Amino acid sequence: MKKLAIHPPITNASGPLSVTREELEALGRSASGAIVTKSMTHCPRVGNPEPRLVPHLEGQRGSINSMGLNNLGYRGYAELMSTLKSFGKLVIASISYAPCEHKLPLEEQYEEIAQTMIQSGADMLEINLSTPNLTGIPISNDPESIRRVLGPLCKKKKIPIGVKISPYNNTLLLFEEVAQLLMELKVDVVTTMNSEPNVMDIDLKTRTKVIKPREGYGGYGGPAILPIALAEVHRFYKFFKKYNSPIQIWGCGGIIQAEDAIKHFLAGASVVQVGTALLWKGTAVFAELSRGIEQWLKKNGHSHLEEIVGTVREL
Ligand code: RRO
Repeated sequence: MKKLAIHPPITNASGPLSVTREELEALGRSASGAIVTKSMTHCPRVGNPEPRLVPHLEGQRGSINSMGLNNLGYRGYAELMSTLKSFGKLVIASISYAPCEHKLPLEEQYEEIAQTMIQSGADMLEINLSTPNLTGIPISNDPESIRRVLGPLCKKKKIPIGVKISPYNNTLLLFEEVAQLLMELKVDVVTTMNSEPNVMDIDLKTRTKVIKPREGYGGYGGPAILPIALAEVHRFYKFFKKYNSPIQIWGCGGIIQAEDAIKHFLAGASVVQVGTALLWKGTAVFAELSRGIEQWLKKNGHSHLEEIVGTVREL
């Protein structure tokens, strides 16, 4: 499979600002290297009750969300595909699972959505195995379910397949098992990480939880998760390097300014994604980060990003 070229090497993270036609077109007009849709499900979903997103937690600590997979449904995104492709950048279809009235099993939902996206012209699939806001454990924490979903998709792969996963910082044996499995299945990209799951914040004035769904528990994004994401990126980078695997790592988590992206590249990411920074700064964030990355590379004597990927030094 041809290696994906993303220029600049920055995209939006699938999320609250990649749901509607207007939001996706704004990404198309921006300097983002690709358009990544909100994770789409078999049936359209309104998502969880509000308030379900706090973009700015007190003290710039980040964002918390429990959107609950609000999305147009895969047919809605299939209809938008030709418009999105007209912006001349890669269109990445993020795909997720949620129970719906059709009662299709997990792997059949993924399969049907994936085939439709490929036929509609998507350039890549990002299989989201890690939504933190459904009940039960994320698929990426269960190797058997990972195989069930990815096995059929990878077997007849027509376009690159990425997987979006949860952090494994407290489950290192599971990490090894999953990394091995992703190599065996020959995915093309691992995007790590999804938001840090199951966190909570409290509004001191009202003494209430800051979001309503799932008793106030949601996914955490923003500056505080940068060290978690860097560790995830680096762990995968070292593992794949050890086995000579060509899987690319896309870093996601805690990137607000260019220096944060540079840290992701040093840890081993070859592309980065931004979620909370997009909520904070709007689509101008892509041009800002892209300029900042170029300037950092130049100032430090590099002509290509590849020169720094994975080059973090041990003490
Ligand atoms: O929609 C969501 O609540 C959501 C998803 Br699908 C995801 O993958 N990550 C996240 O933080 N929220």
